[in-house]
Amino acid sequence: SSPHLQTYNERAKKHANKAAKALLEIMEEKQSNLSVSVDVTKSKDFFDIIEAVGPHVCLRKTHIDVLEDFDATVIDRLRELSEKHKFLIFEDRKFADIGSTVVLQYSKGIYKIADWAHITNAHAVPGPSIITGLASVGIPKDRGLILLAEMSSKGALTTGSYTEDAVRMARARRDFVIGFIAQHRMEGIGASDTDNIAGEDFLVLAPGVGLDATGDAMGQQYRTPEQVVFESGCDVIIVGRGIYGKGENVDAREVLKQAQRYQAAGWEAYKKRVQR
Ligand code: 5BU
Repeated sequence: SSPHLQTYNERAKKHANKAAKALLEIMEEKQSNLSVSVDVTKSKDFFDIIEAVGPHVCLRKTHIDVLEDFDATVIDRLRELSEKHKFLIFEDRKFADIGSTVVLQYSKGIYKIADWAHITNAHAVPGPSIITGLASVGIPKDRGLILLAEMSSKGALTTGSYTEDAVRMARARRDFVIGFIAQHRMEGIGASDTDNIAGEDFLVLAPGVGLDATGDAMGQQYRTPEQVVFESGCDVIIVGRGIYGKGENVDAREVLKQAQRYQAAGWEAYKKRVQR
């Protein structure tokens, strides 16, 4: 049956990519398809949020370049917390350049993303060479790549044939591309009769999730975990401000409460999906 009707556990057993397998196993074990997106500028707030939500998330998403007081100890601590609380690390880097440039951006510079991020993502716009470049760094480290097939923002150009082409690019590199940022399940999209899509299992990570708001003032659009996971068949809900609000002077108890609320909503929607 199609992957979105199988349990995360069943999918974990079959997945060939280690990062995808580990993520699916953690989701089942922690009963969480919640990824927190920690977009704050001070490392104290950053770690206060991560400590509070750690036990409740399968994945923690960063924009590491927004931290104003970044240094190498941030990565050490992030790694420790990822092992302590069992979550994977996703750097939402949205690579978008030619192969040889993304090799450098992924492995070098201040952040050395490939050293610590189990998962990162890329735009499909440069074509397959972006995957070739990132794979040359990521495959030896057992990393996984997510392609941006659909964005959550109003007026996004990631629709129709662009989305189909992104899925085709992923299909050609299933060893490294483990899924998509998208708003719907994607398996089989854009496939021709001759494509071998049996066994295709793309994880769909959906940003733009909120229980209390329908958007922000800058074009973000929110849907509920029920809509995203049950109706649209996505696998992971990505929640930022819905959990920590402004993200300043973090109230750990409130953050914990919201994380538990999103975890429960995401898991309930998943249970309903795989039981039907
Ligand atoms: P929010 O606070 O839940 O709105 O944060 C959403 C996060 O997901 C934020 O880090 C965005 O950069 C990220 N995001 C998104 O919102 N929509 C997209 O299509 C992609 C990423 Br790709």
